[in-house]
Amino acid sequence: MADKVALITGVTGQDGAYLAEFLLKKGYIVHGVKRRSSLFNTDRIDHLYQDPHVENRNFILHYGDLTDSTNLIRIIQQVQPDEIYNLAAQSHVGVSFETPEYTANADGLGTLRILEAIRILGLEKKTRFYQASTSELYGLVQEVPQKETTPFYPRSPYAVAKLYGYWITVNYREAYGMYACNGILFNHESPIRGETFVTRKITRAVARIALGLQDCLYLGNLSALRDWGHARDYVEMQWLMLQQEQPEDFVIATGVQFSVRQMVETAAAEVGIKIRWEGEGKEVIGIVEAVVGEKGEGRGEKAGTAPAPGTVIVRIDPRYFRPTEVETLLGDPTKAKEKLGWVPRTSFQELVREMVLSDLEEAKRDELCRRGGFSTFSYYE
Ligand code: NDP
Ligand code: GDR
Repeated sequence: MADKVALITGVTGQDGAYLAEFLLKKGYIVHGVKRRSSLFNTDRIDHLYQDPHVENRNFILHYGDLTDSTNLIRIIQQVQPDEIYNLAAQSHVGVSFETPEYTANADGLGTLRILEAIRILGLEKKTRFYQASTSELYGLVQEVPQKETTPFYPRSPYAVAKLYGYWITVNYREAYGMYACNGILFNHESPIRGETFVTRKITRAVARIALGLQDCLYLGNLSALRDWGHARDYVEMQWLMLQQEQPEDFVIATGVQFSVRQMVETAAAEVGIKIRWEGEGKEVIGIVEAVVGEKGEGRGEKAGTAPAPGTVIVRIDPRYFRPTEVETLLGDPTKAKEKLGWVPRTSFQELVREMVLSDLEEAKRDELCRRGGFSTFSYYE
C-alpha cells in the first residue's frame, strides 16, 4: 500500500511539530502549511527539515494561511491528503481579546475554508479531517468534570471562534458524510510550548531567576485551575481519532487539576526554591523562603546566583487578567480511554520537570552569551 499522505496546518506550532515527528515515524508523507514571516519561523521543526533540492522527500512545507481560501484549495489540490490536521490558529486566549476579528477569521472561518476546499475538490470520501477543538469551549463550566456532552459556554473571542470551528466540523460530517471530527483537547504543554502561555512563562522565568538572569515573574490570575497534560501524548490521540471506523468527537484530558499558583510552586521546587506567599488577591507576592535540596543541575545556589531568602520573585500584574476568565477546567477522558485506549503517560510533575530542565539549558546558553559580552533575548510578556 502506498504511504499515507497527511497535511498539517500550524506545522510550525507546538502540536504541529510533535505531530509531524509522530506521523513521519509512522511512515507518512507529511506536508505542512507555514506562514510567511520576515524571519525564519521553523525552529520547532528544523530537525525535520529536508532540503527542497533533494528528491523523494517525505516532509514538505508550503506557504499558506488560513485566511486565504484560494491558497488552501491549491495546496489541498496538489497534496491530495488522506488526512488533514487543522492545528493552525491564533491560539492565545488573552491575545484574542485584542485581535478578536482576526481570531474569528483564522480560527472560525479558517476551519470552514478547509472543509469547503475538501468539498470543492470532491475529496469528501478520501480526506479525513481533524479539528483542533478545545476545553475553552466549556468556559463558564456547566458540569464538573467536563465531557463530550457537557454544554458549551465560551468566554473569549478565541473560544467563540473555536465554537464555530467545532460546529461547522460537526455540520459537514452530518451534511456531507465526511470523516470529520473534533478533538476537545484540554491544555497540553511541553518544552516547546509558546513562551507566553502560563506554564512556559513560569518554567522559563524560574530557570532564569535561578541563574540570576531575571528578577521577578509577573503573572495574572494565580487561582485559575487547569488540567495540564503533555503535548507529546496528545498528538497521538489526534492521529488515533482519524483511524476509527466512524468519526466521533473526543475529550482528551488527564482528569487531574492544578492551579497556576501550584504550577509556580512545582516549577520553583525543581530549581530548589521554596516559595512563601504573602498578601491577598492582586496584592499577593511570592517570596523565596529557602533555597533547598539537591534539585535541578542549574540550581542557582551552586553558581551563587540564587535569590536570597526574603527576595520577592513573583508579583501580580493586572494586565494579565482577562476581561472574562475561565476559572476552572477539568476533563473526563473516559470515552477516549474506552474507545481509543487513552492513557496519559506523563504526570504533571514529570511535565514540569521536563520543561524546567529544558529552560535551564536555554538560560545557561543565555548566561554564557552574557558573560561573553553578547546581549540576549529578555522579553517577559
Ligand atoms: P501554537 O500557537 O503553538 O501554534 C499555532 C500554529 O498556527 C502555528 O504554527 C502558527 O504559525 C499557526 N497559525 C496561526 N495563525 C495562522 C494562520 N492565519 N494561518 C496559518 N497558520 C497560522 O498552538 P498549539 O500547537 O499549542 O495548538 C495547536 C492547535 O490546538 C491550535 O488550534 C490551538 O488553538 C488548539 N488547542 C491547543 C491546546 C493547547 O493546550 N496547546 C488545547 C486545545 C486546543 P506561526 O508559527 O507562524 O505563529
Ligand atoms: P489558556 O492558557 O488560556 O488555558 O489557553 P494560558 O496558559 O494562556 O492560561 C492559563 C491560565 O493561566 C492564567 N494566567 C496567565 N496566563 C498567561 N498566558 N499569562 C500570565 O501571565 C498568566 N497569569 C495567569 C490565565 O488567566 C488562564 O486562566 C490554552 C491555549 O493553548 C489555547 O489555545 C487552548 O485552547 C487552551 O489552552 C485549552
